Amino acid sequence: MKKTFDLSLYLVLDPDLCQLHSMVETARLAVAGGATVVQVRHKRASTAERIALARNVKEALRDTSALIVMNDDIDAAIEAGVDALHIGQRDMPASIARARVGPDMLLGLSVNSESGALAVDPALVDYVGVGPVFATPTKPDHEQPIGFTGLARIVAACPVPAVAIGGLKQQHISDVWATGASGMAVVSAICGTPDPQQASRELWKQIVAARPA
Ligand code: TZP
Ligand code: MG
Repeated sequence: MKKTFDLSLYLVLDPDLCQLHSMVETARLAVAGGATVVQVRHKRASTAERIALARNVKEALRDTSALIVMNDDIDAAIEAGVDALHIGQRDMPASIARARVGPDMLLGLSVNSESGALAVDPALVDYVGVGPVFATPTKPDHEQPIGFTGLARIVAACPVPAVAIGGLKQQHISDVWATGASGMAVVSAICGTPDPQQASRELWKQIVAARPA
């Protein structure tokens, strides 16, 4: 069975920004502070390294309800037994990913346009990541920023829940929820801070106040 999920505070781990704490420790601290999803995203690692990392994250989060997501790497997702796989538009068609991961793993897809959102098949894809809302140094090859207006348009066109990403900080929380998005995804707002638990707690407090009941 697919795991129930809450996209409210979605942490994407980044090996370059997790300096003071390891990626695993950052995940643990962030979830203790309120993060609901943790994505393992390590572009330079091998599949074997991603599997080991995901297993360690799973172990660190085993007593929590946090969703664990693998970015891009289907083999690592399956082998580590994570809750979800996240793919980009250029990685592979959602139909291929769904056929490989089977019916029980959640599938996330990055979307950057209204046409991309309209093309999402809810029978294959469980949620979308939409962005970048703002330009961000965390992903130098990002697509054209969409702003909150673009985000609202894409969220409205999308048949599945959407999590916003790209340059999002504490001060953007109410704008994100006003677009109808179901959550915000951050890298630097948590990984790049000296205290990921405190950073998550601050974000979480405002998210609870901003999101619809
Ligand atoms: N996809 C679109 S923007 C982005 C990803 C992975 C990076 C977002 O990082 P930050 O530090 O939260 O701006
Ligand atoms: Mg990708």
